[in-house]
Amino acid sequence: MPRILNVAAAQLGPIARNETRASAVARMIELMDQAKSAGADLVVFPELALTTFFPRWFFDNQDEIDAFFESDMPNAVTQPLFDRASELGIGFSFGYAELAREAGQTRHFNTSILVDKTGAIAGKYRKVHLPGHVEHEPWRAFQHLEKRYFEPGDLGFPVFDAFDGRMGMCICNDRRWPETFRVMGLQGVEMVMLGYNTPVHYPPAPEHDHLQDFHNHLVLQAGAYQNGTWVVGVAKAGKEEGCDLIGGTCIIAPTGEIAAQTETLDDEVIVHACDLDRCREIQENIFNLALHREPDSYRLITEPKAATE
Ligand code: CDV
Repeated sequence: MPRILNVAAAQLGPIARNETRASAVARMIELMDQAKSAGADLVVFPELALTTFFPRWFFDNQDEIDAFFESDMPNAVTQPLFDRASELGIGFSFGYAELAREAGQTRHFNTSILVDKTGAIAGKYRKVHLPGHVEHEPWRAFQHLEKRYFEPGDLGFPVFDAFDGRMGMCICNDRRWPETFRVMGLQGVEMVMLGYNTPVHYPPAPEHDHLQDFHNHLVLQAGAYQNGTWVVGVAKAGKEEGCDLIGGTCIIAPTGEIAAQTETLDDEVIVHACDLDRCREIQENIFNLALHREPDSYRLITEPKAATE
């Protein structure tokens, strides 16, 4: 019997700065209901799904920053999402800003979790590649202060045996790095779930603005094909607080083909029946890592951080 995982990608339209988390959760529950009606086993939501994309503003008051973070998961405001999911018997994944207290230290991560059909957290990932800058740069049309508000994830790129498959997560900018997908590919990943908030305008190189949708699909399709995995990429889309975010939410097959894609820049669900056994078409042939990889020639990848002379 093929292992078919019916997956929904639940794109969110813009979340205003004054929209409450309860309102965002209500929108997510509505999308979850639609996903379940369409037969989904698992629904994937975007990066930082509970609030507006707050790194676009400079704040120097830590309390103001921490107000966008969650100290517990689930918590009072997200519990209805967990409850609805276990009522429906559907799994889900979403991103949020995590405030962790570990070994007497307060830590800030850009996190996503995978929740199984019983409402239990089956996996956690903390974003490794944090884009943007640390200091206030007023010349930009808007800020991108992820490097100021978060620290790089400390969990690596784990995979989780869940939903009768091998599941992995990454977040937004991670998708642009081949290392992200390869590290999970080396663990036999069969589905990578990720959310993103990607502005159309990229202040350091605005000449690339017209390429944002192309680059999004380029890296998702390459990551899928080169590792023989399904990829579910989910946008927070539309004009959020004056900033245009790309859509292009999609489900990519292990061949790199786009199997399903959203049509709007608003709340929208797409569903696809993903045959996890199709990963073998790639993983046992053209990208049979055990047979064809030549790691001795790749040593340089993990040693220097940047190009050397
Ligand atoms: N949220 C993100 O990680 N956004 C980045 C942009 C701004 C470079 C991205 O890679 O889409």
